[in-house]
Amino acid sequence: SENVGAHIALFPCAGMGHLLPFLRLAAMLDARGCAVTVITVKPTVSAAESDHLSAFFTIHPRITRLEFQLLPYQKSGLRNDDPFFIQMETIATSVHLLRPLLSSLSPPLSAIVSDFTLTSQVTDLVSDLPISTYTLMTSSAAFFCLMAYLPKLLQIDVANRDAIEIPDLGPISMSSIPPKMLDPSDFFSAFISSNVSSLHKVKGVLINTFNSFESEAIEAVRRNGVDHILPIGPLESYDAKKAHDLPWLDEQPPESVLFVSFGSRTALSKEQIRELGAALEKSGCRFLWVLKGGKVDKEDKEEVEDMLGASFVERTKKKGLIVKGWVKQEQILAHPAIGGFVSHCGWNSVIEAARLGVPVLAWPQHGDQSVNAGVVEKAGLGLWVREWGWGQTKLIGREEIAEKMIEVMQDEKLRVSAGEVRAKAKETREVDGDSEALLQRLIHSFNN
Ligand code: BUP
Repeated sequence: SENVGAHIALFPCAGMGHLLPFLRLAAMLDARGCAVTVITVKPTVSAAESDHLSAFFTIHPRITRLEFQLLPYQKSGLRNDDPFFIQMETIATSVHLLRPLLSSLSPPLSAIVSDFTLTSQVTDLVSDLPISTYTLMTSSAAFFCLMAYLPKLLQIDVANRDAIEIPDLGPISMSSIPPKMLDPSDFFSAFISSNVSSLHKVKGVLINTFNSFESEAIEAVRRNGVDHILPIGPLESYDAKKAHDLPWLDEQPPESVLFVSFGSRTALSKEQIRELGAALEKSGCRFLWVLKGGKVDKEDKEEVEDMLGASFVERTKKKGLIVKGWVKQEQILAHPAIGGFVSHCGWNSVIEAARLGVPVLAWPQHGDQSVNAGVVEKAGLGLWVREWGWGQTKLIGREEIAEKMIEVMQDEKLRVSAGEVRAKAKETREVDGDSEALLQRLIHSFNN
């Protein structure tokens, strides 16, 4: 491809859900002729992050890695007890260390694209340099709209409300708003507010979604004051050609396997794990289950047998495969044997299911996931049982879960509409598609 000459630095934040979209964008910019540098921090929280970074730079030798050492964490006045959020706070307080490193890059940088959570720090960092700043939003347009509305939301009394009305977006039920967001002394809330107030300083807000998937929410973001939103998704896989490593999957009939995963940083309670296991057995579905026992992978050492019992594993051996540790989720979702996806609705998982047309049973656990589940339902990509609420607040029984699992695997209408979502996702990435055309324009503007 034509080399347009611009040098772009990408600056991801903590956790796989934030890292992967940046690596995907990096590979896409590289393939479209940009010079790319990815800023990485030392140390990372999870082993998954450091493993993926090493593998990524090995297969993308043209992309430069700019590594910098973080300062030790300093406790602030904000409530923060999540290892990934602590890392976000640490990165934010270490950003100034980047200044000399950025100036030494050659050719000089045209632009820096940082994670939304770093917007205010990064715009300050380069405010006197001829470098344009962009933000990459790793969540849905719907959740972004809610975040952009937060300063107003914090001013109204929400105590007795069932829902709030965001202009042009429609009602969002209070039960979908993560409680931490409404507490200004919590890191989550404070960080959103401070970064939202810096959004006007960036040249554009890139977001991993696409017009036909979230048309109303994208429009609502524009009308609520962020008119420089740039939907350039779905971002593509950077190692699509790699195999999925699971020969078991190749032996299963088409669309027969339910894939179950709650993302890289959610462990269900021990009781809920047992109910989920019993539900899988009861449903009679074939399944591939990625099981997690702890938030951070380095500390998640328990074996499958210890978590579910050896007899469960033995009984379900013919029907299902339970995996501990990292799997290649995109390759799995792309496999013809997969017929449904029980998902926590982390945004990357949602957008991957959309790109690959896999029907979703949405079971949000925290953060943006309930709002994302609403997107899944509205777009015709899946089912969402609102009554299940947030994960961990109540135990959902095996019968209920099994019933919904069967429904998501057997609902023909859903399968058709999920296929339509896939077709639209493919279209938007073609040469004249909305997202691809926008990305091309963006690459040209990096030079100006
Ligand atoms: Br677990 C797991 N393999 O085994 P989300 C995840 N992934 O490829 P999260 C794998 O990690 P946040 C695994 O495909 C997706 O791209 C998955 O991001 C991949 O959820 C990503 O779905 C996970 O956004 O992050 O990890 O909870 O909380 O930031 O949304």
